[in-house]
Amino acid sequence: MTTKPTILVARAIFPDDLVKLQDRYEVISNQADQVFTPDELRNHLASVDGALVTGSERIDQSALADAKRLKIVANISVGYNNFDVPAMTAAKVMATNTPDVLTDTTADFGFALLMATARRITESEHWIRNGQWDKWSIVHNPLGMDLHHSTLGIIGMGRIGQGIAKRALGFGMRVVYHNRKRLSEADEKACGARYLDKETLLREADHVILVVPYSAESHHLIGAKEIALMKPTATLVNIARGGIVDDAALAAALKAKTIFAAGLDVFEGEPKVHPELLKLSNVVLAPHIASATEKTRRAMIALAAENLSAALEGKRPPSLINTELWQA
Ligand code: 8YV
Repeated sequence: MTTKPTILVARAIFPDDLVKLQDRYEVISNQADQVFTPDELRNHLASVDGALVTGSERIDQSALADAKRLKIVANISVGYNNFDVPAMTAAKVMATNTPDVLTDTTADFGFALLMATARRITESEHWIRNGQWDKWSIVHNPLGMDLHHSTLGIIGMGRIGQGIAKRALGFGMRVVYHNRKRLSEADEKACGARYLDKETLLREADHVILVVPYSAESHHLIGAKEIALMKPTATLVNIARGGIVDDAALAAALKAKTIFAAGLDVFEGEPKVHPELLKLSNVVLAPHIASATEKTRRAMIALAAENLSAALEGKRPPSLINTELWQA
């Protein structure tokens, strides 16, 4: 009789997905969904062959200190700034993520947040809920900013950024973008997007949306200096990661109305939110839900599980990040 591998599922998942995993593995699960302390995470990783984790689990040298039999940590997330990849490679632990399956859902949400921000949808909903319809004036309040025929600046032109650009074309928007690497001519054409340096983009765009991965280089990519370049009528949307925007500087700009409004799905120090942001009506806040549809979350779990099973069977996981661990 062969023994089943043991795996950790670090956060609550759909019960039927958990049952499928339990058919194949001994599973340590966390359906109570309480984020593990660093000690709990290290102790669990010490006793498993593989793990499914999310952005709330930091996988670094200290988490891996006792993980002698661990082969893979599969992130249920495309972003993997919760991984210290060099530390994982040094420990010979494969790192995987979930690209592609969430691109359209996340691009849809980027657009939804942009529209809610520019057209003041949540702010005016609050008037209704708070019995303040009298704040409304038939002609002049509330007034938002148009998306159609305006200029959209996309910072970070990977799969999701390109998905947003393609949606913007349907709104008749002019699309400009900035990215570490310029797209091929064919990809620029498909997105109808023109490359600009970051500063020019910030000056020209009516709406700026951030879709860059978080790293030491992208930390505070948008701070007071960058916000000061934006038009007073502009909006800023962050669906990338907390820490890419200096939230204190953004709150100050929104308070002083040096930009029109912001939409944030991610926050510096998440799940904490900068207290000044909570006081402002010209910011739309969402609790990191850009990929949150059932279909997409199930697809993310399925891809993470596929990565995990490949690694445990000695095959190459489809979305392996530290490819140097794989000798074909
Ligand atoms: C996840 C995300 O929900 O994929 C990403 O990068 O930010 C989200 O889709 C989150 O990171 C949970 O792991």
